[in-house]
Amino acid sequence: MGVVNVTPDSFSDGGEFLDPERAIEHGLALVAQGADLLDVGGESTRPGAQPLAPAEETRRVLPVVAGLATRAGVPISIDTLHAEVARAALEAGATIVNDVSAGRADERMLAVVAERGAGFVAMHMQGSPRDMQRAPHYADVVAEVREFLAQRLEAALAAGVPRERIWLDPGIGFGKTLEHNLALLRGLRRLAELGAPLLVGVSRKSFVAAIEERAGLPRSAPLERAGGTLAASLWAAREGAAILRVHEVAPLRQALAVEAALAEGAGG
Ligand code: PMM
Repeated sequence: MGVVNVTPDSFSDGGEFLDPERAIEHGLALVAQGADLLDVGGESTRPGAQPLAPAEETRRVLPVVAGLATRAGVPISIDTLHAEVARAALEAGATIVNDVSAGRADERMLAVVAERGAGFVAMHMQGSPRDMQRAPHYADVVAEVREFLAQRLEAALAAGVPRERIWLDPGIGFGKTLEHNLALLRGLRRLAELGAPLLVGVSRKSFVAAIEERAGLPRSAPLERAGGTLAASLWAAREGAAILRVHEVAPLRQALAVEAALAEGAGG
């Protein structure tokens, strides 16, 4: 899943693709690099981000969703918390809703997804983007995230979203410390036991810099986290993630191909 952020303030690529035509070109480039789907977002969910009015969010994302839906040749997901934005994007050609609140932020969300026959990504987040990194706390992070995802899976099913159209996501970096993120990445197989495919997004996230710091290396800026992104993405794929959400598709495709080639000859 290639990321197309149409935001002025995303932590990872804020402002780069605010112009719709540039965002569309970027999405097409990600597909040329091997993306199987594209995730379009108009509201930043970086820690401390302020909420955005749904009308402004719709204005940002709609031309990009419409352009990519006709030109990209891969499914388009809309990354939003708002049912109204999701509905407009689905009407413009998106077929998946990626909701970092898993349908909790807007009580109409699951009904819109079900009514339009769309796919749904339910992600775990402790708190809201505004306060999630203040003091994340869990007794057993894997068990608690698993229980949350099980409940959101049930809620989506109860709303009429078909099981085969639901993906679950541990929400790396959303209300989690470094240790929580590591535990979740190590515990992906336990989350996969819920019976829905997993989506994992590690791309350019700050846990990479936290690991560097712990290892006595200088902390990288988001755009310098390609290596950490690749290492964690390959790990997630090996541990059963079905979809990897990344900003740079080409290096991941290359790494996955090399790993697959090596695995073919392994054990022989
Ligand atoms: N991460 C971000 C935004 N949306 N959606 C899902 N399902 N999973 C994620 O991990 C996720 C997401 C934050 O990254 P960005 O601001 O660079 O898009």
